[in-house]
Amino acid sequence: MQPYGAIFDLDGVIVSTDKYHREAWARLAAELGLPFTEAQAQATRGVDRMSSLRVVLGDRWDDFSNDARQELAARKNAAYKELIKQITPADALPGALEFVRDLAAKGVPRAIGSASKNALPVLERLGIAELFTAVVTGHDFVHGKPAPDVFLVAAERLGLPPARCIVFEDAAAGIAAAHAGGMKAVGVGDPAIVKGCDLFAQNLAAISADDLPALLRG
Ligand code: B16
Ligand code: MG
Repeated sequence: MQPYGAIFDLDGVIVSTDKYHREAWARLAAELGLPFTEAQAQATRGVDRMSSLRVVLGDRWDDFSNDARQELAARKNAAYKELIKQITPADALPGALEFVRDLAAKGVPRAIGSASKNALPVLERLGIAELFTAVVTGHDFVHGKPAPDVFLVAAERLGLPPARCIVFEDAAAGIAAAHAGGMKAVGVGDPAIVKGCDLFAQNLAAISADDLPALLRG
């Protein structure tokens, strides 16, 4: 078996930060007197902060200058940073820590590939930053998911070709990013959202590290 690596999206795969993102965007929308629908909340998942702001502002996007948009994004981020102070190790999603620890025990290199610029403080709050060989965050690339950049940087830092990397993702944009980078994708969470993935798992408790090598054959 040739070496392979695992690249994990953070929000929705390792931990659910989406409720905090949602709450922070909802507060901003309320301050602006704008609606924030379920469809908008879903559309902010997995994409970068400015793209999320575009979703929140909707038709009102052009009413704001670039500086005003930066201020709104910063305001949302300040609220989000306050909210994630609540995260504790108990917030890891079912099976996530066990799965990553099992890979570590088997000597499989592991990376985080997250769109979030807050990924490191979230990992630290979970107490698992040291479990990963590489942590790639929104600070490390220009084009967000569905562009493959985040996962290509992660593969490079793992010292593996993209074709030897398996991505774990809960967002449609992330599955597309993995495939655009030439990687296999394990879809986690809602099968309707991750359709097109190479293997589906409701969460990381539902699969085993032993299921992974077969994905890279053929
Ligand atoms: P930030 P992931 C993503 O994390 C979130 O799913 C998405 O909702 C958020 O807009 C994005 O990070 C940027 O987050 O504002 O903290 O930089 O799923 O890629 O781990
Ligand atoms: Mg995600």
